[in-house]
Amino acid sequence: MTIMKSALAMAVAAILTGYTGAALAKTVKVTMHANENSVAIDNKGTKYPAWTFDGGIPGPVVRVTEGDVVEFELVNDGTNKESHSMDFHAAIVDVLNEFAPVKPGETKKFKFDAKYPGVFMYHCGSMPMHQHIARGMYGIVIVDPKEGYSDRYPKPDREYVLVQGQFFPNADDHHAIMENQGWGGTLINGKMFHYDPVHDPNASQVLEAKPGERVRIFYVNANVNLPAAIHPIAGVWDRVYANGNPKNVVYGMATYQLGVSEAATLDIVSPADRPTNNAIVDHTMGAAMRGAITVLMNKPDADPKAGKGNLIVGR
Ligand SMILES: [Cu+2]
Repeated sequence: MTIMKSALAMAVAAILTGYTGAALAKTVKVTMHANENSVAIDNKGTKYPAWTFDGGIPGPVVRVTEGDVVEFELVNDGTNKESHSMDFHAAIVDVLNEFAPVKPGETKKFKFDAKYPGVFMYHCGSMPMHQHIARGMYGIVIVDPKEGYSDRYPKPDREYVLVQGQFFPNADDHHAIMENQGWGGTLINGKMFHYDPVHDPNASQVLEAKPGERVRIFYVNANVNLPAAIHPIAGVWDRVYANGNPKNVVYGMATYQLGVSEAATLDIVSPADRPTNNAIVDHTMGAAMRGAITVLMNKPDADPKAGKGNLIVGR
């Protein structure tokens, strides 16, 4: 993905270092390539014939500020076999126009206003849509609020993106995918047990924070068929923002339900006086045991760079 922003130094700083607070509206150019490429879907490197935006599951994080204009370009490379498309849930446009399929070798451009702050799914909408999503064509849009941080929406110490998806090993059987048959795993940012060395000895990453820090999770349920029940084991969500909108805040949530395609922003604050760990799970046990467990370690020697700037998605 290439992102370019117009001149304001503040805006440039925002794209390099993450959201810093109130900002003026700007135009953000985003280009993605539809790819039909192999990816590793677990921590030991098992390959899977995915369809992706820019080669990875999930696709690139698109982060803009409320009021920005997003100028988007989808390149469907001529080496691909399938038509692909882009459906931004943050966009208010025409499904038959902007979101129409793009044939191999063709490119499509459209733009939209990021009218509402929050977090949103994006995905390919080409048919069979369930297969294009299941094979990996999804991601997150973060639209930061134009008014910046507030008492209602405090500045976090760390931010992490978690995008959940269902893994169907038989990638070609789109009838089975539609019927939720053959569901083999749950992907968190593209891998089963991606950040969970407790349940997968091949996992090498966890989410990190220091004791007492406010950790903000931007979570998308990109499952094909199943809702998700997001719970931080050994913790309570301090605040949850429905659809990530600062106006939609609820407090003290043990578990937060995310319907299919739904996204939310979830804040957690760990005890300040000792190191602790949380396991962020989809409490739907069939999903947790298939890979939807993410360890958050709250420790004094947490990497000072983790969960900041461009390091909000562990790869
Ligand atoms: Cu597609």
